[in-house]
Amino acid sequence: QEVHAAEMERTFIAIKPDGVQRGLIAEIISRFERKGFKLVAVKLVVPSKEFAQKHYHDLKERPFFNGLCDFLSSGPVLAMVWEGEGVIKYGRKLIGATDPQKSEPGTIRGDLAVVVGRNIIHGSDGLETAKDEINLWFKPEELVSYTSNAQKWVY
Ligand code: 3AN
Repeated sequence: QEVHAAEMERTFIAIKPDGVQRGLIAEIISRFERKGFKLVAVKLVVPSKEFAQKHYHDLKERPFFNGLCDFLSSGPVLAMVWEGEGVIKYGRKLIGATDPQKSEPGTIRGDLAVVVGRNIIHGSDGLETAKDEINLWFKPEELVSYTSNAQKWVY
């Protein structure tokens, strides 16, 4: 079965500064890779506070907004774009509930995090936010289009 990359769903996933500092990059990437999703962009960046405020603009009325933006801009973040059928919704499933006290074992937050303010990873929550976040974090030419051999066996 042929898979047309141009039609494939994409999501923005970021390993936050706590995940990077704790050495969880490989562990987290591995979970998305093993599932069968395809990495199409990746970079390590320290976002400015202004950039973090843009990323979290939906949350600007929340009491934790300022602390959240300080945290996201406090160190290196691994920004990624992952591609695959259902990757937005299933990516959220791999990540687990926002509050690691409520995320199931087997999920990234359930297995690897303890408190909501240090929940190690971000994933877009819908089609529109995925598009917006990919555009905010990446230039179009940073998204790599390629055929991986694995895709023939995943689909
Ligand atoms: P998710 O990251 O699961 O999509 P959102 O969009 O509700 O969850 O929240 C974005 C981020 O805001 C969370 N990843 C978390 O770091 C932070 N956050 C959410 N709720 C709280 C809270 N009550 N206290 C501190 N930080 C919070």
